[in-house]
Amino acid sequence: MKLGIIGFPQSGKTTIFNALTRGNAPTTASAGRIEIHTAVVDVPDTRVDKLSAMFKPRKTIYAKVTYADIAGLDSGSAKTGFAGPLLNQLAQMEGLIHVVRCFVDDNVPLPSGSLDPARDIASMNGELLLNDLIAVERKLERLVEERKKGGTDKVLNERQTALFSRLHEVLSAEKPLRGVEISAEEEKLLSGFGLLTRKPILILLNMGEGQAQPDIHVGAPVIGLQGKLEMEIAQLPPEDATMFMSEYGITELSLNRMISVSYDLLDQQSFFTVGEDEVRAWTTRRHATAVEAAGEIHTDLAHGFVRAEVVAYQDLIDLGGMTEAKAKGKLRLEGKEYIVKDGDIVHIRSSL
Ligand SMILES: Nc1nc2c(ncn2[C@@H]2O[C@H](COP(=O)(O)OP(=O)(O)O)[C@@H](O)[C@H]2O)c(=O)[nH]1
Ligand SMILES: [Mg+2]
Repeated sequence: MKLGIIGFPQSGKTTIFNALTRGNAPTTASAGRIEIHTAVVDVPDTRVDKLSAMFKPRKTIYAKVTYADIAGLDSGSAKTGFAGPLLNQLAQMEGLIHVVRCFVDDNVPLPSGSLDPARDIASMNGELLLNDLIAVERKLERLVEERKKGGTDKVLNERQTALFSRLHEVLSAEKPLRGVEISAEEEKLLSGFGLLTRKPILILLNMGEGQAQPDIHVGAPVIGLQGKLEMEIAQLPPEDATMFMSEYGITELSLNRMISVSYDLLDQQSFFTVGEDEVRAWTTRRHATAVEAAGEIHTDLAHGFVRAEVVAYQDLIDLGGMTEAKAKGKLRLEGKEYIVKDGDIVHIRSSL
């Protein structure tokens, strides 16, 4: 799972990135510069902890999320389409987190002159939309060129023209592409084409200490957190962090909540593999089939897929072990088309 943290300069992107990754990337103004920090973090999951306690494996491996702090998206930067390196980074992300400045601090400049979270949300959506519109228009121009020159695949050109014209219509009406139904066939035509308004987006309101969450309703999930405070807590040694949190009456760090919201945003779920050697969490899309889940582990397991042995997490925990689960008939044999559920413990039998 890869999430890009975007936002206007001085909104607190790097601060939030540090909070999420327990990092200490420098929080300095980087207006106008493309600057990217990336970190891979473990997805905290008490189920993994419990499975690990049950199997006492040599290795315990949590699912991973990659966060990228992507600076360089200023207002007006989409005028001619985003710069290549910036677009390249954004295109690789599965989802976007838009950090919106809500905190008041006279020492931190406001690039747009005033504090206005709703305006910033609309303006960022405008940047993403304009970038897509420019990209789609360029593609349509190239398709016209190709047709003039001839010699290229006519059928392919027609199919692409139909698809990109459809996208163009949506973008011209100032609507993001998120809502557009794209068939699997069309999806192939779009691969390698980093359309940003197709990506799920989460609005993250970065609030000052003790500030109430502004009432903002947009067509996207919204969460609020106190970026700077969370960053400071995330950077403390665990014992100190617990003390600090109880002092401030914080029961759960927003970074944990963020991760579960990210799973929802990207429609992802976890399944587990267990054994003496390793207890491990994997990520797959919700409603993935058993063979798709096998592919997350290894392509060979998908190719040589014979059967999946599956037990639900709660059954395994309630019954106390694999042998007990088997005896009670809770260990099922499932085929390729089985729909994997969140928390399934899966063992793939493969012929390869
Ligand atoms: N008072 C206050 N300052 C913050 C908060 N979040 C970030 N800042 C400060 O705002 C400045 C810009 O933050 P930074 O994370 O570098 O923003 P970026 O440009 O979006 O990456 C830094 O000086 C931060 O310390 C906050 O919640 N409250
Ligand atoms: Mg920054």
